[in-house]
Amino acid sequence: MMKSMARRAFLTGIGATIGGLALSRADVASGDASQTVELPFANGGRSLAAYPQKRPLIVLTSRPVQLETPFEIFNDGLLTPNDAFFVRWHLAGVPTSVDPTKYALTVRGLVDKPATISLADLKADFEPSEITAVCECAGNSRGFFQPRVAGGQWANGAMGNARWRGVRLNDVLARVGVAATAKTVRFSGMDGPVLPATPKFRKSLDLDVADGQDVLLAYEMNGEPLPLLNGYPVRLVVPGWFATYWVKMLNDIEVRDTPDDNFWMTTAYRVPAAPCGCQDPGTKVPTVPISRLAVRSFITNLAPGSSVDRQGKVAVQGIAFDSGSGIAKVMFSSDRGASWSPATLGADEGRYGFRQWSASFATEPGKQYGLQCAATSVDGSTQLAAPTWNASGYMRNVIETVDVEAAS
Ligand SMILES: Nc1nc2c(c(=O)[nH]1)N[C@H]1C(S)=C(S)[C@@H](COP(=O)(O)O)O[C@H]1N2
Ligand SMILES: [Mo]
Repeated sequence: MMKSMARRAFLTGIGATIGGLALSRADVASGDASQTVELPFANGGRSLAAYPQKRPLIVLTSRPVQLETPFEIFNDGLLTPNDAFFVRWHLAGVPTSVDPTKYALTVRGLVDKPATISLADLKADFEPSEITAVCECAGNSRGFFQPRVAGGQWANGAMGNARWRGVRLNDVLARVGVAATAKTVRFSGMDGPVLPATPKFRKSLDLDVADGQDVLLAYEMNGEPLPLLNGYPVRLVVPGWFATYWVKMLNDIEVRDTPDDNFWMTTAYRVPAAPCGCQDPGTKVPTVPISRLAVRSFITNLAPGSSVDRQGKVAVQGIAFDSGSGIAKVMFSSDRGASWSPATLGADEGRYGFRQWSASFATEPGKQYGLQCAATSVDGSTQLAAPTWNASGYMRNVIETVDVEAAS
C-alpha cells in the first residue's frame, strides 16, 4: 500500500524522449516511457524508459546505456528482478545481440594449455556453482556528493542483488594450468569503443583474488540467462568487490605477470590510498585501485518526503550489505541519530547478499521524523555518521536519512 503510493507520488507523467539508443529503436519494448522522476539532488530530473528485457528504468545516459533501478523496487524482495537490475556500460560499442552458439571464451597468457571454451562446453565441462551477491557500482550514490563530482549522477539505485549461477573461475584456471610466474588475471568483454583512441574496457584482479572460491563466470542470474544489457551470455561475478570488476559479455581471460597498465586500472576506478578512501576537496593524493564494497544500509519502504500514520506505530523495512563478512547488526533511529535501537534482522540468505531488517517507531500528529539506519558488518566495519569525499565520487557509505512527516 505504502509502497505503491510512494511510487505514484514519485513519478510524474511528463513526456520523455529516448534519443540515440545504442540498441535499435525497433528493439525497444513498448513499456511506459512517458514517466519522469526527480532524484533528490540538483539536476536530478530523469526519464524512465523500457529497454530490451527491462521494465521502465531511470535513464542516466542512452549512449552508452546506463539505467538506474527505481529505489522502491528494493522493497519488493531481496533479489533484484533481472528486468529491474541497473545497467552500466562505459563504451557505446555494445553488441545488440549475441549468438550463444558462436560465443567463445579465450583463456590465454601464462597458462600451460590455452583454451577457447564455448558456452555449451562451459556448462557441460565444469561443475555449476551458485552464489547470491550484491553488484554495486563504485559510483552508486555519486549524485549526493558535496561538493559535486564529475561522473554519472546516480542516486542509490546503481546496485542490485541477484543469485548468480555459473562455473568457478578457479576451476577454469585449474583446467588451463596457471604458470608459477603468474601474478594477475585480466578480463575483457565483447564491447568496445566507438573511436579507436578510446581504451577498451579491461579489468585485472590479483591472481589470489581471481583464484578464490567465490569468483564465478556466471551465465545465469536469478534462474534465467543474463539479460543482454547485464552481460549475456557470460559475466564475471566477484562477490564483495565493486561492480567495475564484474566484466560483462566476458570473452577474454589473460593470465599475466605484470601489473596492468591500462587506463581502467591506472587512471579510472581508483580511490585515495588512505584507509578511509577519502581526501579533502581540492587536494591531490596517492590512489589505489578500488576493491571491496563498503558496508551500507537503506530504508526501502518509505521514500523521503512520505507522510506516515498520524498516530501509531509505523513499520520500517530495509536492506543492509557489506563486502561479504556478513551483517552483524543494524541500528535504527527515528530522530536523526539522537537515539538508536536495534532493528530485527531477516533470514541470512548469504553473506554477500542483501540482508533484510525491520524496525518500527511511534508517531504523533504533525511531527517530523529523520529516519536513519546504520549497519555493522561481522568484520566490525561501520557506516559513517558524516559523509567523506573523494574526487571520483566512489564508495559512499554514510548513514542515510529519510525524512517523513506524520499527518496532523
Ligand atoms: N564489458 C563490460 N563489463 C562491465 C562494464 C563495461 O563497461 N563493460 N562496466 C562495469 C561497471 S563499472 C559496472 S557498475 C557493472 C554494471 O553491471 P550491470 O550493468 O549488470 O548492472 O558492469 C561492469 N562490467
Ligand atoms: Mo560502475
